[in-house]
Amino acid sequence: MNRYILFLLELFGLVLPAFFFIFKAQVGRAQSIIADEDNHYGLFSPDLAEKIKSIWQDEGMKQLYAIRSTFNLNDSVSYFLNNLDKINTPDYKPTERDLIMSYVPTCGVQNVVFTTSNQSFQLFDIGGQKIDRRKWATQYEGIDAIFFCLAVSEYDQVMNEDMRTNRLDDALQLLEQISEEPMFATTPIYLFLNEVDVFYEKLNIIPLNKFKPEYTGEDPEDALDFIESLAYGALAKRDKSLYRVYRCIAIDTPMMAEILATIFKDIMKRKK
Ligand SMILES: Nc1nc2c(ncn2[C@@H]2O[C@H](COP(=O)(O)OP(=O)(O)OP(=O)(O)O)[C@@H](O)[C@H]2O)c(=O)[nH]1
Ligand SMILES: [Mg+2]
Repeated sequence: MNRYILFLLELFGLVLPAFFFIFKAQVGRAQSIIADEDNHYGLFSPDLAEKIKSIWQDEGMKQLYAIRSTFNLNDSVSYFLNNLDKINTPDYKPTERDLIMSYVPTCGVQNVVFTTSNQSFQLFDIGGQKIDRRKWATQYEGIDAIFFCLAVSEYDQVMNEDMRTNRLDDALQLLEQISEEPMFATTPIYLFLNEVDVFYEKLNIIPLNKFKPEYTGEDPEDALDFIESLAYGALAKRDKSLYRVYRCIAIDTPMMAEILATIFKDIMKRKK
C-alpha cells in the first residue's frame, strides 16, 4: 500500500513544479521524498510520513487535486492519503473498503465464480484498456448477460494509450460496437453509468460543454441526462427489452447491492 501511495506522490512530484500556486518549499519536500529511495519500501519513517502529510494538506495541492483528471490521476488518492496514519503501521491489514478503493487494472480476463441467492455465476472481468479488447467479441458466445461500466466523469479525459482519444467518446463507441455485435443480438446489456459522484464534483470545475459543445443544459441533472442520452444513442439499434441503464457509484456498497440484486433477478427471469 505504501508503494501505491508513493506512486501517487511521484505523479504529484512530476506535475508539481508546473503549478505556480504550489509553494516552493513543498516542491522541495516532494522532490526529497522521491529521491529518498531507501524509504520507498516497507513503512514510511515518521519524518517521511509527516512530509507527505504536509504536502497533501497544502492549499496548492488541494487545487491541483481538484483538476486531477487533467493528468489522469486516480480518484482514490484522497482516500489513501487521508488514511495514511492508519495504513503506515506495521500491522496494517487492508479492509474491504481499502480494497474497493484501490485501483488495480484488470490485465487480460479475470474469471470470477461466485454464488448469490443460491445461484452460481461465472463472471469474466475484462480489462477496459485497449490492448485487452482484441479478444472480446470472438470469445464470448453463449453468455447470459453483459455488464458494461462507463465512467460518466471521464468526459474531459483522454485515453492513457494514446493521450488523445476522449475516454467518454471511446466508451460510447465501444458500447455501440458491442450493442451491434451479431453474436450479442439476444444478450441483455446492463449499462452502469458509473462515477456519478465524481461527475457532479467535476462539473463545477470543468464545464461539460467545453467538451460537448452540443450540451446546453444548466444543472447537474441536465448534464447526467445528456450523457445518458448519448448512451441511449449508442444502444439505439437494440431492442429496448435487451438493455437496462443504471446510474451508480460503484464504491457505494449498499447502492450497488440494491442494483445488483435487481439485475441478478432479471437475469434469472430471462433464463426461465
Ligand atoms: N469516487 C468513485 N470512485 C470510483 C467509482 N467507481 C470506481 N471507482 C474507483 O475507480 C478505481 C478503478 O476501479 P476499477 O473497478 O478497478 O476499474 P476498472 O474499470 O476495472 O479498470 P480496468 O480494469 O483498467 O478496466 C478504483 O480506485 C475505485 O475505487 C465511483 O463510482 N466513484
Ligand atoms: Mg478492472
